[in-house]
Amino acid sequence: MPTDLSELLGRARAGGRNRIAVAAAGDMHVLEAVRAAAEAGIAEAVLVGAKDGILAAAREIRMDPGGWEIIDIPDPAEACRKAVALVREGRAEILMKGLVSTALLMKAVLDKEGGLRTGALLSHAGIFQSPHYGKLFAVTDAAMNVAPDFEEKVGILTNAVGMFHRLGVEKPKVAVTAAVETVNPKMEATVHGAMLAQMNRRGQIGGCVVDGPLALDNAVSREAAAHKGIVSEVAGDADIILVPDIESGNMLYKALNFLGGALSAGVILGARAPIVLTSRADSEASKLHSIALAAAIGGKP
Ligand code: COD
Repeated sequence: MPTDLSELLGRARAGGRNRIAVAAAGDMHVLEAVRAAAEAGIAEAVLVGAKDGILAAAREIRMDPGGWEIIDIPDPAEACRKAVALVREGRAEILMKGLVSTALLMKAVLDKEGGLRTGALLSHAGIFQSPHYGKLFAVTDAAMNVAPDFEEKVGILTNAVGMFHRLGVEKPKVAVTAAVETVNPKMEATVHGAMLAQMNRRGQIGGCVVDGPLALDNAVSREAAAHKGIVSEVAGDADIILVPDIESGNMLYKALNFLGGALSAGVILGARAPIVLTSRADSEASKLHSIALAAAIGGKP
């Protein structure tokens, strides 16, 4: 497992050059990210969208569009379908969102005929490098599944564990978080945590060690766990923090980035190819690391 997000660049490079299909690429932040990825030697991009918008955005960032393949499709929904089709046809290994809503891109991804479904749940995972934690860790799902039910949490967990396997961690430690570390039937997240942990103990969920429910402090701090008398392989040393829902996850994600001095990378898992959804608020480094993460885990077969 890399210990630093910048190591993802090396992993991505070692896997060979990847092609990114960018849906609605007329956005200077997205173009900056794909240019950085190309300069770092990890990916090239096919830019799908309104050609005049793409050229205008390229001019804004002084990017020479000469070396890039541009597919001129002004309608955003159609551009999403085309970018998805490029991945389906094997002409790109990563899908990336440009200047289009997540919902519109996901509609194309989830399309029963032309989309990128695999039968697995699609979920988001973010990887963080925090100055207060000794290793990279993931938060999931902070961006896709709004209020996951129990089965969906199994899917979210399975996707994140698969990502860690691809990053070289054989048995990642999963903390299923809630507000408290004891089961309270009135708090669904605590019940889900106990159920997931028991399924793991009984071998129904493999390839990882799961404990739950754990409050966030018990998940990431050995002292906090010891204080509560929690004896657990996961407590204080979690690789994956499974959050109760999109609200708690998104707030944890943003608290880490904006208040906690963390760096992050994020990707959607569970589709035929990794999907990069960067937002304007993401730093340049975070966008590049997200592309690197996608290339390192999924990218080229
Ligand atoms: N994985 C696999 N299939 C799915 C998933 C999923 N996560 N979600 C929906 N589907 C399938 C359904 O089974 C169904 O067949 C079809 O897709 C449509 O399902 P709906 O109608 O429930 O899906 P939508 O279009 O209403 O919602 C999908 C979104 C991804 C748009 C939705 O989950 C969403 O809005 N998520 C939050 C995105 C967001 O705003 N993130 C903010 C931070 S970036």
